[in-house]
Amino acid sequence: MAETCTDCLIIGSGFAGTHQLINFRKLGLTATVLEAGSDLGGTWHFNTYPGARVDSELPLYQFSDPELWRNWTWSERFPGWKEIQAYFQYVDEKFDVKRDVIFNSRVVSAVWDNSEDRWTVTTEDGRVFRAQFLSLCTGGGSKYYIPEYKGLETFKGQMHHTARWPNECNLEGKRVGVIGTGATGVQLIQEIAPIVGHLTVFQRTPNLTLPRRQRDVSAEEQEKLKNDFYPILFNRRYQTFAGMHHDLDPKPTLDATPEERAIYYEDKWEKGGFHLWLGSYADMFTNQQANDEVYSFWRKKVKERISDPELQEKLAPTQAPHPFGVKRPSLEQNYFEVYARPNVTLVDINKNPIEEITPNGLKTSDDTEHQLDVLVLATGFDMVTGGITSIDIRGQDGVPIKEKWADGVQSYLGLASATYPNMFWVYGPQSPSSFTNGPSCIEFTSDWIVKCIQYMKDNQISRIVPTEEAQAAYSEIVNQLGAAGLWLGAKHSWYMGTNIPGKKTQMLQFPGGFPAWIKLCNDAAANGYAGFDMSR
Ligand code: NA7
Repeated sequence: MAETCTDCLIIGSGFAGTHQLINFRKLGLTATVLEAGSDLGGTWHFNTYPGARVDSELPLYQFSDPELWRNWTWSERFPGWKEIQAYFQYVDEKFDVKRDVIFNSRVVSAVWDNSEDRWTVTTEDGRVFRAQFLSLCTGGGSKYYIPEYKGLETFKGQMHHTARWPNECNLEGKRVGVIGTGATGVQLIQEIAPIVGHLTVFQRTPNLTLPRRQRDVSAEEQEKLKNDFYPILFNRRYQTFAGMHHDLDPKPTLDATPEERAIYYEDKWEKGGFHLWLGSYADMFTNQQANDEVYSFWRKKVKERISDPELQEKLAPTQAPHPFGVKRPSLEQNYFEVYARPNVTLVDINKNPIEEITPNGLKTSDDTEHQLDVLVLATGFDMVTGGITSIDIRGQDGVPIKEKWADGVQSYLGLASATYPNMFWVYGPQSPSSFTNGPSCIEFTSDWIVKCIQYMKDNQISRIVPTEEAQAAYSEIVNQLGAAGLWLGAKHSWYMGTNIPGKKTQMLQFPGGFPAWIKLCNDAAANGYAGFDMSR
């Protein structure tokens, strides 16, 4: 089959891939996007389960280009998947994105050709592409995870992972079981509880979820803010820990008086969204005593909403299941009230683990068989690395990246890896992606990459690759920042890779905050791409 040659190959057409494509075009480069799905949107193309919506609040979960936001209006403070999908169609109308996207093309391998400084990329159906640059925009959650339950294949009812939700799925009146109470499970459970016949939730760890405070946002309200305030907000993103408009507070929790602290927490709670998490005292991530304070506030607020003492203890236990905020909290509207419904049962699978899936349901270790028509797996993803390591990527030494990372991810600046020249990733391992509003991190990284390529073009450089030394030093920074936090206090957490059995335990993100990371990336660039080897 004939090869297709372009300057840049981009894998994935979510926010990251779309931004890279538009950016590469601005440089006058040719680019092709290879996308496994049948349309734009990345995670928003695949995650269409009931209740799926973004947890970043308006207006920062969109591209910052005024050409786009000026004529686009959202309807809610936290938009749902349908609206985000519509947004991608709007971006396409503006920039003709799809012209350069090849859909239904799952990439299986990418091999570096040392003699020609080119990547050869092959898709599942055997098509071959060549490019000088490879940009992995595979997203944090493109490889979904299903635990290896005994008897899984024997289940006679419908079974769906939330990341592959079918177009038609009528749950009305059905006996539905949901495994998983992560960000996804919490969203789904609230949405389907009023519809289903009976809902059984299998919870391993309670989610220390925060009030969403969802509301409709009128076009007038958005228009008023657009001219003067949006540019300020979009600039502010690069100055805050999480790329949002609110920031972590350096004041130590225990320096505040109990009264001051109570008022402070209450204010964050009322604001909703991530304010109590990523807009609160920073030392919750490093100081157990500080963390106990915020957990105790959270627990008090949640307990007020649950009347049954047994449920209180399951959902908001006396003993925190893990330090507050070291696992990704979800956002909720009426999550705790759901469990008071007569058609909802909460099963604590930490106490009574799942023994097997049976033809008619699911058996827990107390010998109860829960009868189900539909089994929903809200069991998450091989987060952060799975999208990259599921492609057979071979660099200068021919070693597949999966093998190279078997004992832990190694990267330089969370955007490139030694021995894999001219390959970058956006929103991936050892970047601050998972602590940062998606588009904020994506736009910064995407801009950094194109500036780097521009620099290469201007200086007739054809190859760039991180040095092993720079990579080791950067990875050490990430590991040390990780070790300084309370992250290991959670038994299963995708931040640390511990949600996937056998995956190396390591901090998969840059936990030092978005501005600190931006500085490292900008300093490297300002110093002639320090830490990279470049050749003509
Ligand atoms: P998460 O956050 O990884 O949640 C997965 C859930 O599934 C979580 O409640 C897990 O319990 C549960 N789980 C995973 N494996 C098992 C097994 N073997 N047995 C029982 N329960 C299990 O994934 P989400 O899809 O909710 O969210 C992923 C991210 O996507 C989200 O944070 C956003 O950034 C977008 P656990 O808590 O580990 O005890």
